[in-house]
Amino acid sequence: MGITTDEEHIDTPHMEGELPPTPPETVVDGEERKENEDSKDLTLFPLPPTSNPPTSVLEVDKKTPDAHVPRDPRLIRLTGVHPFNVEAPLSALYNEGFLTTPELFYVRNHGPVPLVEDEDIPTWEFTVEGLVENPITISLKELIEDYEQLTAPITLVCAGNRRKEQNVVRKTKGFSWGAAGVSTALWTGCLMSEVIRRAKPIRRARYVCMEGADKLPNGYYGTSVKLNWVMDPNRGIMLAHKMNGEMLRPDHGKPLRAVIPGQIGGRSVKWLKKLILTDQPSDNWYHIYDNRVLPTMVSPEESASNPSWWKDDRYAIYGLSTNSAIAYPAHEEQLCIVGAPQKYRVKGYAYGGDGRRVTRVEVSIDKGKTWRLSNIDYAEDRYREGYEQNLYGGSLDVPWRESSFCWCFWAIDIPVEELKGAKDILVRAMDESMNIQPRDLYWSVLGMMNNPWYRITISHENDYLRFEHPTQPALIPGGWMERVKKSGGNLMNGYWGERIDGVEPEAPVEEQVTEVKMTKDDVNQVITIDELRKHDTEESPWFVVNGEVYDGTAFLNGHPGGAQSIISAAGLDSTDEFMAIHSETAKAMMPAYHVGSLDEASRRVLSEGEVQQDPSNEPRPVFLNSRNWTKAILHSKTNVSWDTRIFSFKLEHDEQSLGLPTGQHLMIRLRDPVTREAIIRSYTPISETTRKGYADVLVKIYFDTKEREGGKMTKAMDALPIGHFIDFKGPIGKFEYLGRGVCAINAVKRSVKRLIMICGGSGITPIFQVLRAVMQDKEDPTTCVVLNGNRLVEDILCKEDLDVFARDNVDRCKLLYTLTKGPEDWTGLRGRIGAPLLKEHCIKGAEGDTMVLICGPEALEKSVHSALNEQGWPDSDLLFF
Ligand SMILES: Nc1nc2c(c(=O)[nH]1)N[C@H]1C(S)=C(S)[C@@H](COP(=O)(O)O)O[C@H]1N2
Ligand SMILES: [Mo]
Repeated sequence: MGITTDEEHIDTPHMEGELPPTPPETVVDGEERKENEDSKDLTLFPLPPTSNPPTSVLEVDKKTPDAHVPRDPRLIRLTGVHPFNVEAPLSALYNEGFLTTPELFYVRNHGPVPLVEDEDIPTWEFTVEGLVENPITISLKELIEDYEQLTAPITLVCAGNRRKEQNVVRKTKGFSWGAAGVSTALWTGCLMSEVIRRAKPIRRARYVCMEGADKLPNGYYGTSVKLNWVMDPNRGIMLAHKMNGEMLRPDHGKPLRAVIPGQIGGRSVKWLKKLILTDQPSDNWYHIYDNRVLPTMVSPEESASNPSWWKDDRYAIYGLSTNSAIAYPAHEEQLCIVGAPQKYRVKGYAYGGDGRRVTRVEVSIDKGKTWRLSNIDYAEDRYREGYEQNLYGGSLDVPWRESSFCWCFWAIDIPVEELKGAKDILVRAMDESMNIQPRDLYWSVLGMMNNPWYRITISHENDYLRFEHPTQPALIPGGWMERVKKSGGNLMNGYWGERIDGVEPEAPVEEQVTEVKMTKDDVNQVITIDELRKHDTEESPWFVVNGEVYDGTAFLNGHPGGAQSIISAAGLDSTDEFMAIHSETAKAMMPAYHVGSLDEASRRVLSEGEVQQDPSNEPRPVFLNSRNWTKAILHSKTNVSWDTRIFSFKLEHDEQSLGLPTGQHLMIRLRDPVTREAIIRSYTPISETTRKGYADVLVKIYFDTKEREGGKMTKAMDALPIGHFIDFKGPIGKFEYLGRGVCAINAVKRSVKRLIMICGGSGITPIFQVLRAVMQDKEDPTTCVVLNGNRLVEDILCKEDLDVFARDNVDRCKLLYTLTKGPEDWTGLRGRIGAPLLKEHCIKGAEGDTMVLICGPEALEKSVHSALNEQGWPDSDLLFF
C-alpha cells in the first residue's frame, strides 16, 4: 500500500452538505444514446469501466476441471486453486467504481464451471416444470426473441461477505471472505415472472426452485425463492444472459443465470437448467446446508449431529442484511501527516437488503460515542432519472422502480488533526426501515450475513498514520483482529478486544480450541515413506497431516474443495494447509480416512526440513532458517516491466526480520502447477535487509517462446495466486559483506579497498545488496566499480536506484552500463562484457586490495572468468555468486 501524501484521496475541503465527487464513470455516448440526442435532459448514469477480458488460461487452472476458463490473476483465491472462489483486492474493487468489470467481479463456485461452447449458446435449454399446467422448455434464443428484454444495474453479494472477521473470532464452517464479496453489473435478460406465467402455475404452487448445470458432490446446485416474490415486478427477479453488455462469462453463469436482486448471491443460480414450481422450499442439499444463519449457540458439532437445525426454515436467509465497509483508508495505507492537506476523505460502500435504501451512513472516530453523517452517492438513482431507453438490447428498466438494488458509495472528509487524535474509524449504515448495523459481531456456524460496524484502526508511527483493516481475505495474515487476538484480547468483549477504561482487564480467555481428534483408535499400521509415495497418484491419493497418513480416495468425489485439492496433496505433508483451511467439522471427519502413522524416519525425510512448528508457539524473530523450509505468503506482485515483477512476500509477523546477511541468498521452493514437481532456485531479495515483516524479490519471467520453453521456476512464480504459501530456506552463499571493506568468504574474513562488481541481467540482485550496503554507510571507504551488461536500456534492472547511488557517491561509486543493442543516442558502453571491456575497466591494483564479484548467466560468468585469469587475476580474488 502506498504512502498517501497528496490529493489522491483528499480533495480540498468542501461545503457542508455538498456531495463529494463520485468515482470516475463513463458518460453514455455512441449508439445507445443517439436516439436521445435532442434531449437536453441526458442523464449521466454510469456505464461499465473498460474491461480487459482475460484471454489465456492461468497456469494454476490448467490441471483443474476449469482448464477452459480464462481468468484475471489479480483475484484473490479463497479456497486454494479449485473450486474458484475469489474476490478482488478491496481497493481495486472500489476503484472500479459503481459497476464492476466481469473480470474483477467476485466469484462463488461450489464446483467446476460447466463448459458451454459459443456455438451451443442459442440452443441452451431450460425447463419450467413442477406445479404448472403447461410445462415448457425454452431455448436461450427463444428467451431473447420472445420475451421483453430489460437491462438493470444490480449488486450481488455473497452471504459470506466479511466472513473472515467471524473466522478470526472462531472458525466457522465457511471460508474467509474479506469485504470484497460484493460486485455490481448491468444485467440484461427478461423477468423470470414472464416465463413462469406462460407455464401457468397451479394454485398450490408457492415456491420456485432453480437448478444449475454444475454437478457437485451432493447433486446439482439448487435453491428456491417464493413464487410470490418472483411474480412481484417490484422485486425485479430476472433471467439474465448478459453482464455489462456482453455475454455472461463462464464463471458468472454462461450462458444463463437467475439474478435475484436484494437477496444473498446464493439464490442467483448460475448455468440455469430448471425452474421447478413446488409447494415446499427446495430440498436441494445446497439449499438446506448452505445460506443459513443458525442461532449463535449452535456449535459446529451440534449442527453436525443434529440436522434439524438445518431444516428449520426460520434460519434460511434471503434478503441481505444492511452492511457497509471502508475502502479508504486502505489496509496498511499510510498517511504522512507532515505537510498533509487539512482533510482526509474516508470512503467506502454500503448496501441494504430486499431493495431497501440505505438512508444514512455514520462514521465515528471516538469508538461510537459520537457519530458524523457521511455523504451518500446513490449512482443507481441516475438510471432512474432518465426515461426509458435501450441499453444492450434491453430497456433500461429502472425509472419507475422504487427499490434500491445496488450498493451506494459514501464519503466523508475528516480533518487530519482529528484523525491524529483518534485510535480508529468506525462506520455503520442504516436502511429506510431503520435497520442499523450492530456494534457486535453475531457469530454463527456458517459465518454468514456478517455486518457489525466496520472498524479500521489507526496507529501513529513517526510522521505517519498507519491504518489497519479488521482482516485480510483468505489465509493472508494481517489486520487488527488477528493482532488483538494474538495479544490475548477478547474480541467479543464489546470493545473490539481492547481494554475498557476503569474495568479490570479480563484474564485473556484461552480460546476453546477443542482439539478435534483426527485419528482412529484401532489404526496402528506404521507406514514408510516408500509406501506413501506409491500413493502419490490420482487414483488413490494418500497424504499426511501431523504425521498421520490419510487415504483421500473415498472422499475424492465428496470433497467440498474438489478432488483436485486432495490430489495435489498426494504423497505430501499437507499439515499447514490442512489445519489452516479446515473447520472443526471437517477435522472430525478425518478418522474415517485414517490408514496409519508415518514412521519417525519417514517423517523426517518427508518434511526434509519442512517448517518445524516451534512448540512454544513464540513468534520467531527471524524468518529464514537454514535447515528448515519456512513459509511466507505472496502478498503482492508489481510489474516492473512486461517480463519483470517484484514479488512481495509477507513474513510470519510484522516484527519479523528476514535474517539474510548482505551478499547471501535464499532458496525458494515452489511446485510446478502442472506436474507438481518441486522446483527450487536461489534468489537475492532486493528489499532492505533490515526491512521487517516483508521481503521483496525481483524476478524476470522467462516465458515460453516459439524457439524454446521458458523458465519452469519463473513461470510457476508468475502463476502464483496472491495469498498463497511459498517455501523459503536459507541463508546460503559463500560470500558475506560485513561492512567497511570487510568481506567473509566461507567465513574467512578479508579486508579490501575496492569491489569490482560484474553482472548481467537479473544477476544484479546480489550485487545490488552489497552495493547498497556500501553506499548507505557514508563511513565505508570501499570504492565500487559496477560493470552491468544488458541488451536494451529497458532491460537494466534497478537502474533508478543504481543511478542514485552513483550520483550521491561520485568518489566511491563508478557505474558502467554496457548494452549489446543500445539505441543510437546511447552514451554508455557498447558490447558484451568480455576481455576488451574488462581490460579497460577491471584494472588490477595492489596485491589483494580488490575483490571481483560476478553474477550473471553461466556464459557470462565463464567468459569473465577466463578473461580475468588471463589478465592476471587469481581465483582467490574472484567470487562467483
Ligand atoms: N449453479 C450455481 N449457481 C450459483 C452458485 C454455484 O456454485 N452454482 N453459487 C451461488 C453463490 S453462493 C453466489 S454468492 C453467487 C455468486 O455469483 P457470481 O459467481 O457470479 O459472483 O452465485 C450463486 N449461484
Ligand atoms: Mo454466496
